[in-house]
Amino acid sequence: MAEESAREPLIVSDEVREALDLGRPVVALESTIIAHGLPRPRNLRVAEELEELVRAGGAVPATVAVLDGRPHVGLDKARLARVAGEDGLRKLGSRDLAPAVAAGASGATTVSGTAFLAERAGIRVFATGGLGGVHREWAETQDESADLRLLARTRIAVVCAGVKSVLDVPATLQRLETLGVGVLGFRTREFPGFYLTGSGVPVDWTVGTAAEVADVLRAQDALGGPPSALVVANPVPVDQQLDPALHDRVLAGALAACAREGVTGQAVTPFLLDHLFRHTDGASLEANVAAVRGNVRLAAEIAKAYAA
Ligand code: PSU
Ligand code: MN
Repeated sequence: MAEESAREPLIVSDEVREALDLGRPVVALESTIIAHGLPRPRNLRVAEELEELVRAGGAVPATVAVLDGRPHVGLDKARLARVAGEDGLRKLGSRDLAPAVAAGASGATTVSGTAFLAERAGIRVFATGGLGGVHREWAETQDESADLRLLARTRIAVVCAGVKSVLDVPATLQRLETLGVGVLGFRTREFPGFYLTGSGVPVDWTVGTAAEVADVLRAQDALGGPPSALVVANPVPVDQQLDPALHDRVLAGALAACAREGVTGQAVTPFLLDHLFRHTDGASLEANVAAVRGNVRLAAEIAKAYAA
């Protein structure tokens, strides 16, 4: 196993390989949202739907995960089902990839793990739900997602609905600025609030079409210099957002429960998401899925415009 991995560190599915070789549009999809961000069995249905949305948009989906120590870019149906249904899958950020490969372990990749592997495969566009970011209690815990630093040195466009409101949104945007990661509001002057259409925090650049995003990617390519990501911040439609009053109330409870139960590290995000799900009667899940669907559709359009 270890020898095999050393020979072929990245397993790119035939379909994804062919699309990349022909310069056709490909959209990378992360798997942590499937394995750890959405409840079973809905998670598998969503994972399959997201792949279908990418196809309907004229691009090839490339869901990323590590299975038995092999990093995969592009999963067949059986592997996607493993990611959604297998117990004990790890959550793999970029720093976890090498230990997982060496140990022959299986895990879902976060934004940082996915962006790392997708870029190595040659994929330019990636869709997710929300980025990791700076946590609210950063001053005590120093908890800032590795997503931000990885994006600071990875040439990929990440379409997201902002960051979860469980995080410190202004601090996260500040870190992105410090790290030199570009942020485009898609048809919005405000950074989206993930479950909510807006967060109240302004963004410096707004674009109105996928073609304009593709122009920015080409300009990045032409300017050269050290690679960095482009965050395309795409709000959930206002009629599909979580009720803002319910959101604020339940969020306060989730943060208090997290502190009370002493949850830390990688467990924080899944804990808060689960709390929100249970205390909104599943409405947070619907807003979450609506946001991801919109991101995946937009990512397919951007990948197409970029490939054209
Ligand atoms: N935001 C969500 N759902 C998620 C995540 C973020 O709405 O499942 C996942 C993403 O994979 C993201 C990761 O990359 O959480 C960040 O985790 P951490 O804070 O441990 O870096
Ligand atoms: Mn963290």
